[in-house]
Amino acid sequence: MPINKSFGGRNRSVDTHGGRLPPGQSLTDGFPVLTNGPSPRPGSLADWRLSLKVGPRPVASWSWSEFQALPQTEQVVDIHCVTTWSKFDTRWRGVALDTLLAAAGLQTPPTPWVLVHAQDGYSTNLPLADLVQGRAMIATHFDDKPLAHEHGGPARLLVPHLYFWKSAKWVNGLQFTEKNEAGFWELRGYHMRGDPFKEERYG
Ligand SMILES: Nc1nc2c(c(=O)[nH]1)N[C@H]1C(S)=C(S)[C@@H](COP(=O)(O)O)O[C@H]1N2
Ligand SMILES: [Mo]
Repeated sequence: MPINKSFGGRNRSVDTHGGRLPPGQSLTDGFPVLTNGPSPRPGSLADWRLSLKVGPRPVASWSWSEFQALPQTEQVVDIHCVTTWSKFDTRWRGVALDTLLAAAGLQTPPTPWVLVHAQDGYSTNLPLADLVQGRAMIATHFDDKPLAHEHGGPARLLVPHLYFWKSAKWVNGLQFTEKNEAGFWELRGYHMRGDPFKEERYG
């Protein structure tokens, strides 16, 4: 090793893994569970539903079997939680947002903003641009196994290039909004976008 990276002080000792680890983050091999409040009671897949709205207007919805019939995609990605843990090479399977929007006949986006809703009352807001072009999916599998309930199973949003609070667990609704409406953590001071490489932790 040509350079002793810890020589210049404690901040220099951080290994960024060639720029792959965002600033202020540390790698974990585990998979921490972070839920604000109690998890929703696990329900039957027969009762599961994902709805898509434009403002208050319902435009599409899928039962579990309808959702399972949509083309699936797989992604191996790094994830980054604002509480400073990052995890490399996580493997997910599910339905790309592009696929979902096309299935809903929404090739032309009705608005540039999406508010994502979950069964536990959680919500989070994203620019549509962060959800399309292969950047996000509704994930149903982790490491080839059905997604564990504590991690948002049967289905969660996965937006790996933003802090993990944007990846809503137990997702049940996507709502196009006219304005960029703050979700649960965004209302409590978290950043409206949340890019880990820009350290967009707080708004
Ligand atoms: N529905 C719901 N989704 C949620 C949360 C939540 O409390 N409820 N917490 C968020 C936060 S802050 C993080 S860091 C990740 C944690 O996901 P994990 O428990 O699978 O690690 O889920 C996000 N999605
Ligand atoms: Mo988080």
